[in-house]
Amino acid sequence: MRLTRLTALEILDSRGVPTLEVLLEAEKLQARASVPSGKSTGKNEALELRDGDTGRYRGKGMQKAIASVEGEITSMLVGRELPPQEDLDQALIRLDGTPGKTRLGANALLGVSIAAARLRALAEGKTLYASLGGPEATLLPVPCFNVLNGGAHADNPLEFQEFMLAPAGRPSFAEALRAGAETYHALAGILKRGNLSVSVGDEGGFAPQITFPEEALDLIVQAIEAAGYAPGKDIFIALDPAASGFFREGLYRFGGEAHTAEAMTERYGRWLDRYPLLSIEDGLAEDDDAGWAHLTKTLGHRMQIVGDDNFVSDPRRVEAAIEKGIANAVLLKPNQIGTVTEITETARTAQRGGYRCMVSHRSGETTDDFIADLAVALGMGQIKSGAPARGERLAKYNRLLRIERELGDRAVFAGRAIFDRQV
Ligand code: 2PG
Ligand code: MG
Repeated sequence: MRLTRLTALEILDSRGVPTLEVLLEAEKLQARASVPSGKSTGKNEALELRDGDTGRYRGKGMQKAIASVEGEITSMLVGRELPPQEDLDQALIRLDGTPGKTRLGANALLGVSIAAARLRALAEGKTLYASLGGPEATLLPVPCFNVLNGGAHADNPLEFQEFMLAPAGRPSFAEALRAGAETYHALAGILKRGNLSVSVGDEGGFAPQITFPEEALDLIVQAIEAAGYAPGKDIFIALDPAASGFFREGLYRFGGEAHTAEAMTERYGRWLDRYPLLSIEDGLAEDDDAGWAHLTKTLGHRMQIVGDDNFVSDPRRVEAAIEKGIANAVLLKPNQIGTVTEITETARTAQRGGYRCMVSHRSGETTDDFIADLAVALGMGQIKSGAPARGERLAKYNRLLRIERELGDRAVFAGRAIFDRQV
């Protein structure tokens, strides 16, 4: 299949900020991909190339990334046959030639990489997850719904960024989505009755004026019960404090308190006794290696401990963390690293080390649903894509509904077991 055209467009994401959409065309087929954008980013993420021209979109324009796609990448690809994904991604990485993808931009590379994966699936007459993952790609992920937003994603006093419902005790993805949505609505009722706001944060979760994480946890447990589900049986809780955001001068600071890593670990331990907690991501700051090792040693046998800001989806960082006994799971965000091949390598590296993986959206999203197919293709069994509300969040969950339907009897929903599994 010969590639005939490659173009890029500056579109807006869910925050009204420019992002990149790529269109890759062959003789009779075409495929699009758009790229998400984070706000609470790890400092070692691959570069999201923006213009820096403050006269347009406050410096956030995509003209430079468009030039990468329509210039050098087009010259390399157009007129040639579509290469296998690994060859294409390696060629993109070589063309950029920098460790952090700072020359062409990881956003430019990822847009092309995903569009190429889609185009190949079309040419093969396969769904994207089957094209990427083969016939074994039948495991639907447990969805983690971020129903209370704080930190960098909301304008409330809550420093902890994400409080997620994980309906891991439900029998299918569709039933997990239903439980998430019903609980989300029950939570709205509880907030309203408590005179708390139901306005939402960047990921569609409510952002009430609360301060302490325990208040959020109590609200969530109440909401699960009010929706008619059993906390710790049907629905569990997953957290992303995004602790780099409230770590200053060696201490974790929120609600007027300041804590050491040991004190944070103790607090998380107390929560494990009181709440149906399954997973904590970025419970400590990205550079606090000693704290992470202590947290993992102390609580790693009781819960999933996920690295995001510290690993930035980089297989080399994951490898190093496995050596050091840091975390037992990895968050997978394709735009932190920049190509489909690399995110796959990160997942396989994690898996070899016995670490679990959760596929993730970004706080700035588009309606692109690539991560839904990716989650099934990688077979890692977990995804987070925000609240069960807002179009850009639902695009992924609704895509997973379709995949589950399409797989029929072959669809597997492993539920709770995923969080215990040594992969
Ligand atoms: C996170 C993400 C996604 P952001 O911290 O895990 O929820 O946020 O995209 O802002 O980095
Ligand atoms: Mg995170």
